[in-house]
Amino acid sequence: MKIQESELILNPDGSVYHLNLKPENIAHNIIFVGDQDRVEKITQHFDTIEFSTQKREFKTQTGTYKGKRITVLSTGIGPDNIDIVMNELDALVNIDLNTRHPKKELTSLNIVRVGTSGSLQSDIPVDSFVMSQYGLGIDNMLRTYLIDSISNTAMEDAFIKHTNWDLRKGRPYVVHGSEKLMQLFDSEKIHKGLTATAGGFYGAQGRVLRLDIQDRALNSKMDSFNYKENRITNLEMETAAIYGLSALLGHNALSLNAIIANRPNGTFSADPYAVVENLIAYSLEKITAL
Ligand code: R1P
Repeated sequence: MKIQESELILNPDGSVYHLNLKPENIAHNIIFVGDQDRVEKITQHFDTIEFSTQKREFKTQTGTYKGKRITVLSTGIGPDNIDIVMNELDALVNIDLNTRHPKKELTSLNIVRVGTSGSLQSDIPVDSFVMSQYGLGIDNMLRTYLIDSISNTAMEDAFIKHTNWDLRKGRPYVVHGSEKLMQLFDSEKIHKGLTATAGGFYGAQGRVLRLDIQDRALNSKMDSFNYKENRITNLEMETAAIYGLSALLGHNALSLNAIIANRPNGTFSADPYAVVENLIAYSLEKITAL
């Protein structure tokens, strides 16, 4: 069925509405960052940059690193932005923008998030790296899609029971990252576990400033959750949504996290830019093997 102009909005130049991109502007290996200023922190290491654009928080640069064509794109903050970024990127490769019909032959993108995050475990210190084996979404965005085929309901049920989760906040969802990318980006120095994804920064992540929150004990309950040797390592705002939409759309996704805060210890990195730089170097070294 033809996708209507109101459903897939294109700009006058034919680019997708929010990202301002045309199909030829992106590589099939894509790095996501949250912060738009992190895009050039990555592309400054490139051999060449062939394309740059920005609309709102969505900044994109495409070029080559050691001969491999890579796109770096900032998603801004939160799962709501991930809904926009994933759907528009998928449209660029899997929908014919002229006929407005999905293509018969689908393309899988490789997506690696290089993000910042807070550790939930006292033994995962600031300035370390975490690879997200699973995304645990407590944000609800993905629940607008049909996710039963890709979500781990047994782990969700265990989490709901362990935390005495109030289902008025919606049902948490659990989705696995790409096994292929995990193997490629693994090393001894990287911590692994579940990354919890919240739909907000303060109350949604258990921070209390002037407002009381629904469950003050949630972070410590997340900290002690253990399902078949899987524990929750860290808390941020994009990973589960990226994993969920990638699994549904047929893309490979992996999330790498620079730990800049340790929530149980109450500490913050003395130099958060350095750990991000280190994670960028680590990611670029690994991505050339794709
Ligand atoms: C919050 O400060 C933001 O930082 C983290 C969170 O996921 C959220 O997007 O990641 P980024 O530094 O990649 O944006």
